[in-house]
Amino acid sequence: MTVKTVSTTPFSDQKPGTSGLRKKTPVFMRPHYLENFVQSIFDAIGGARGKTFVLGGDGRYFNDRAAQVILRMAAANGAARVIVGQGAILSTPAASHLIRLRKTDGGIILSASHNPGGPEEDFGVKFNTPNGGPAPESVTEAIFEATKTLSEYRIFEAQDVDLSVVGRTVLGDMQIEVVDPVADYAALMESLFDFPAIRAMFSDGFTMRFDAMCAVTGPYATEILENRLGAAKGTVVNGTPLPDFGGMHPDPNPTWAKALMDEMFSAEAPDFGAASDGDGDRNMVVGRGIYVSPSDSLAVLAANAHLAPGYKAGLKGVARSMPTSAAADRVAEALGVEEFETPTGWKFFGNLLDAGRATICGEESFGTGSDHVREKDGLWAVLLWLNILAVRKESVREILEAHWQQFGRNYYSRHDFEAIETARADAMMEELRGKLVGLTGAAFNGHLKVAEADDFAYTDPVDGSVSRKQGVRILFQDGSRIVMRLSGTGTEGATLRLYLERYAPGPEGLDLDPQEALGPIIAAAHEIAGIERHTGRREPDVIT
Ligand code: G16
Repeated sequence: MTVKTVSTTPFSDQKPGTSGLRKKTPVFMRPHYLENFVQSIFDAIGGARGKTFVLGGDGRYFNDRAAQVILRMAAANGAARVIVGQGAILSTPAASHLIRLRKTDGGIILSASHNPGGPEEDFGVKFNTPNGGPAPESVTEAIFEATKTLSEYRIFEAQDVDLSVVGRTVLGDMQIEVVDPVADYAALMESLFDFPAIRAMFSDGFTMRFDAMCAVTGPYATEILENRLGAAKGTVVNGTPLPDFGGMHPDPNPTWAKALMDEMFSAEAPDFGAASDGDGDRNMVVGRGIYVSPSDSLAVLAANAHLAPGYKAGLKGVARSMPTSAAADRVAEALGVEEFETPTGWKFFGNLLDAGRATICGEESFGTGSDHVREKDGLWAVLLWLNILAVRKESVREILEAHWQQFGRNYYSRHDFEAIETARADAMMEELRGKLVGLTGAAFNGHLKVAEADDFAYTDPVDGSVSRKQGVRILFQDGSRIVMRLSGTGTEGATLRLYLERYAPGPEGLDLDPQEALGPIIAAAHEIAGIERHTGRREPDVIT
């Protein structure tokens, strides 16, 4: 085995987005493309020499090949050890946990999250820092800078490493430890939640459906829900991870998890339904005949977390991304704890969690998590819901309706307009930004008066770093809100995300259909931004 130094030239498009570098799989499979990015990661963090990393991914097409390349590059760059999930599989939260548990120097996660997988679909590579969280902007910027000047990378010439069996092996001087991807994560969950209470609920006849969408969570959900908690066999469906996710779009929302939604709204609906995404960090929760929006889920979990053993001491604070509804703020206020509003991207929660200022975090994009890891965690959210259901002995609907009665309801929806020509999307956002100053005081639909409009900027309360241009906000005098930003995770053109919110204090008017409740705000958004004029689209592709 020899170390080979390969000459290369930079690729100009390796700027990490909201969560790592995501591209079409054929782009990643081009000669040198993956290698350049991986070498840039090592260079940007001061080299790999003597370091220990975690490696794994969501099993999508090219996951196995990419893992072998990364192992050979880590060895050639002098890494001391790589801990890799069996079959190169690790869910994103399980990888985050392993990085922390084993006190490593970080990890490389292979995933394009909720985007489809396959030879023509999406792939992604992300570096997580030693705290287990996605690299902050300072590190992703350094990686991007390194990609621009890269002239060579180092790689071992060697046979593939057998990752199919748990155990230890070596590659040159580097130790490789192949671990069971589920065991440590399942133990962590068992330490946080009241497994006996949940088990008792299942044995009393509680029914559930968990749709793993042929993605990485299948083995985790089967082990925890069916084997350890005694849920009926078959509770987990689509539980075998497949390289193309069985042709599914593993994005747990009402559009892409339609089979689950249909079942939950049918006469035979189980008590509880949930789904997770490609890499296991997102979740959708559904009660019998009632959908729980991610923003509401965050608020309910924050309000009830103390019912689970891992959170019985209460919360230190609650954090949400700016486009997420303010429902969680009301809970934080009632609990008398700090509330934080960060830009989109889980990486922004890292400092707050590390500093012990937030315990629970969440995003409208089906992400919820806590200080147990530094990623959002789909199965964690599902287990916290189960724990709450087991203790309160009420249905999802009863819990949600009681929550609205207590706190009022933040009607909320996100409209996505996908694969817009990038230049047109950019022009629309530029025009909108140019209008913001003049919007204050303007009225729409007769009664919606703009109180304030800005482009969200965030100053990290822990390290003082500033992130600008994080989304346009139009705030109305009645507390309603429009937010618009372009997605940072797409791989094709631009995706416009339009976030809509209206607050109803109750006790009346809490049971409207969200799209109806938000009708005037939707109309105002189209009028203000000229979405149809710029994009030719009136109707969104996905509504969540
Ligand atoms: C990633 C980030 C999330 C973010 C989401 C959507 O999730 O980790 O923080 O909310 O993307 O981002 P955007 O609106 O820019 O597309 P995931 O699950 O894709 O890793």
